[in-house]
Amino acid sequence: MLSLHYHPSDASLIPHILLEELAVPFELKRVDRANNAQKSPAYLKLNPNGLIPVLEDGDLVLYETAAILLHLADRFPQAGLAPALASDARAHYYKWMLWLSNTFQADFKTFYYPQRYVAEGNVSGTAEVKALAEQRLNGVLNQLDAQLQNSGGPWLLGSHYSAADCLAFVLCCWTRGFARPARALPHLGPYMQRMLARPAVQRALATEQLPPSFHGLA
Ligand SMILES: N[C@@H](CCC(=O)N[C@@H](CS)C(=O)NCC(=O)O)C(=O)O
Repeated sequence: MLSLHYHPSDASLIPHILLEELAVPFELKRVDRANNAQKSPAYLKLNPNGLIPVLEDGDLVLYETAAILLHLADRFPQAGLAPALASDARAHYYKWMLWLSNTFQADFKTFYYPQRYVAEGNVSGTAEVKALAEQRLNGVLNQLDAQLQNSGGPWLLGSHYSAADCLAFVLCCWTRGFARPARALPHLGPYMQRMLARPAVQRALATEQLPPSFHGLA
């Protein structure tokens, strides 16, 4: 049995959507973030970083969102959520998965937790770190918007819907508080609507009880 340790709206939503797309049996184990359960000794045995998500797949315990996505897409090849091994499309899929993870996703930590990057009590420094993170992420959004235009859509890699779309979509939702969120960009806005129309995405959002304000789409 596959088990996903999750918390609503967190990075765990990304593999949650993928699990719904795969249409395989899985269970969700909610992490009690209010009580910092992700830092408990039991959880740290699963992920020494104390971060959500973790996937348990039989004896395999896996952390890091992108690694979980790559593993699940390969584990259930019949779902076709990753391009063929050793193809050019596969190489681009790796590139986007890594870029989304270490460039796009990584900078959200700076945006949402700017106080961690300055000395305690440095209010103006905190505001500056947050504003600069948003500025960098705006550049990332421009790049992603251009990729959707260049790929010809409707998905990130073009005609092939893949695990990279689950990752891109949730990261776009996390920009909802920006002055210029992903949904306002010419290609990302319609892309997010297409993602939202997928039954698997709707099921995951409903299970996590996420309101429309989570993505900001009408
Ligand atoms: N690189 C990690 C990042 C995971 C991450 O930052 N998770 C956040 C929730 S979105 C978390 O667990 N935060 C709890 C904390 O910082 O204690 C991944 O992709 O899995």
